[in-house]
Amino acid sequence: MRVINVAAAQMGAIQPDESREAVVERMVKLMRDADGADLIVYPELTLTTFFPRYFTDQQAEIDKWFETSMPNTVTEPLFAEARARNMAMSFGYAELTPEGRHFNTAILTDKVGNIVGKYRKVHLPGHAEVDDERTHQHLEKYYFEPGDLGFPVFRTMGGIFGMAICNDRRWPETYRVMGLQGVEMVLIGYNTPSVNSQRGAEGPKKRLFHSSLVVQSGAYQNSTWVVSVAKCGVEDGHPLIAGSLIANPDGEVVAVAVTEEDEIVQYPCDLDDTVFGKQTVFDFKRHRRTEHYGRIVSQ
Ligand code: CDT
Repeated sequence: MRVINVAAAQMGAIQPDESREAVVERMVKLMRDADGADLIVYPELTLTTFFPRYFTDQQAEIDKWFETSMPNTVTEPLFAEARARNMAMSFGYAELTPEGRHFNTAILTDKVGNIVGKYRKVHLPGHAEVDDERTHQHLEKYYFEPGDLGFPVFRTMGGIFGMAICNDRRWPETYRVMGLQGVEMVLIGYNTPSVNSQRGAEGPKKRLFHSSLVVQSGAYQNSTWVVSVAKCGVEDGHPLIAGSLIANPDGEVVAVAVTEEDEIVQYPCDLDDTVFGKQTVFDFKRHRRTEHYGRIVSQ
């Protein structure tokens, strides 16, 4: 058995004027609630409101949402708490590099607070210019560059871990690229509006269904654990779905959030449960027929 006790740390709404310090306090409280966890996983862009819903062309205004280093003064208490609790963690934030590049990023630390993995969101949804036809803006293509690190996996805590961010979870390629590297647990944070800005009838029920559907499929089809963590609730009048969950390598939901607030969803995940699927129906080396898959990368 290789059990990783995982806490999916769902976060309720973060309002635009909520300070990073206040958010970190909430994250630390969740860490305390997740007593005994080996790994705690927070959502996409954990430290701020989901700012891609706003437009500004003022670079200084844009950059105030971004972190230029990690850890930094504001997040150091979080790293200290994690170290004290011997807890690994993963969270998302907006990254501004020394070269002035902007990414939607997630990191993974080991249990002593060292950053052992970094991922930059590849599938950026939404649009690059203000679109008044929509009920709300989703300007990720304006604020971020597509990630440049691919879908790496990281060997830590006796297992193989990968990360993805929000819209990435809807793409089978995301999981498969990590599956081909033997991934045993995929950590995903998200901010998903409860309504489709271009399709009024698509409300929270369908959006929650799609969110679970893709995560459960990704888990099953790659025989991996998936930890899927929401930032949810109503931010500045904009509702985001909750539904944080942990899916096992059979694609079954083993734990799920019941609120739209800060909440811990915890489960002891045995990484050895990934072995059977990887050696049988999803033994990629034996069963894949790559000669027929060319279109996936050529179109
Ligand atoms: N944050 C993020 O990627 N959200 C998207 C919303 C898609 S609508 C533009 C998601 O896939 O949940």
